[in-house]
Amino acid sequence: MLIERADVIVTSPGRNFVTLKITTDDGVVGYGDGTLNGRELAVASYLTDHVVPLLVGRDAHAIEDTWQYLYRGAYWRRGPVTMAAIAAVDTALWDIKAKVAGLPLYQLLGGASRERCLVYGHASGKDIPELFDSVRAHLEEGFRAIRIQTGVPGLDSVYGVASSAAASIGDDTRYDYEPARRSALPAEESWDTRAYLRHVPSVFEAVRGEFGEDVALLHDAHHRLTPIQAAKLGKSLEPYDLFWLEDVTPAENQEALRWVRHHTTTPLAIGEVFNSVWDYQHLIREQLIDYVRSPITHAGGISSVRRIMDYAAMYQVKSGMHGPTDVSPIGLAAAVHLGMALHNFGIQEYMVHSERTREVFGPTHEFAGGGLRPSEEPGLGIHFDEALAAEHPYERAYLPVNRLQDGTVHDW
Ligand code: GCO
Ligand code: MG
Repeated sequence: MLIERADVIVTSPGRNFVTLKITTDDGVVGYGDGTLNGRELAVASYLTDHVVPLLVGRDAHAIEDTWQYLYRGAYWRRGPVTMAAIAAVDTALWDIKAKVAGLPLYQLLGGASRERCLVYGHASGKDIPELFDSVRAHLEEGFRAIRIQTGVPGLDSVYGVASSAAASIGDDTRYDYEPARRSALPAEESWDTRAYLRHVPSVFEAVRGEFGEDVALLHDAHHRLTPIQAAKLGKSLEPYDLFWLEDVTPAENQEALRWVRHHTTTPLAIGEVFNSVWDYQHLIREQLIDYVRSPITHAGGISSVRRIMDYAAMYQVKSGMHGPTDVSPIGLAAAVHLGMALHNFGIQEYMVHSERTREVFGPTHEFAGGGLRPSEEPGLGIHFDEALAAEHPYERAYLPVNRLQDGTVHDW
């Protein structure tokens, strides 16, 4: 079975997505996600100009050989653009293989290790009353694990806080803090680490007081702290029993996590911006983290995230794959299939895609009992509507940038 053609589809139903469609000579179609938020067209060009010509005529079943051919063959290894492009190819080929086998993809990855994949949703509020409303809404929707982000007194806008906490599932504005804000240039936010560190513990104290001990709580520091600030935050949150504290420091320096680890027993998650197993080499072997955040979409696809997770399993490190709305429903479907099969699955991030996005991608996985479960149809379970996708052309959109109050650029 040979690859006959491969098409790159850029569509923007509410936000931009890059999709690779691979068609075999006997008409089987597979889809892969290569969306890199804010830099989408770089991946689209990498695929169209440099990868598609290499795919045509290759054996569609030779997934591992194609992965190695694209990874080693380019000479220039790793990096978010390269690894998102390879991820799109790898995911589309797994979709095809499962469709040919007539099985849902998780069956080819080892079969179900659990009934469903536990997920966490994003609650937020500019202040405590708004946050409580958002947590309550998530509990009513069936979430059992919830990420908590709030405004910080003195700061106008803070990462992770929606402008309207009332927005419901499927609404385009529900997660408008990591836009897709349609502006010619990136929005600018401001930041004050001391104010943040003073405020966060009181937020978790309030949430535990209101909602009790059962619900799993998570928090994302979004790469903004120094190692010693991160250690302090981890320590101050220990009484509130977090499921994890995410991205406490900029992730490039693996050593930073050693300092954090020495000071706190709060579990640590990191890696949404990592794209290869090498980024985790020391973190996993030296047991400096508890959860791996790499999504299939940015880290070379199902084949390579599986490799990372097998390495992590030897050290009791679990998965916590990145699942923001900028990972398309194809990337999410792939994560849910892999999550079903992995023994060391931990949790899956689930920011529910807007209605407009879901209409284009046609995902079939189901949310129930606080978790996601793939449908039983062959492949990934995606029904991509190309005609509808064409009605939503690409619109340039940037992530925000962040400045300290004196104007210094800071990590966003
Ligand atoms: C998360 C992430 C996202 C990223 C976004 C960038 O934990 O979900 O931090 O919020 O900011 O995916 O494109
Ligand atoms: Mg994050």
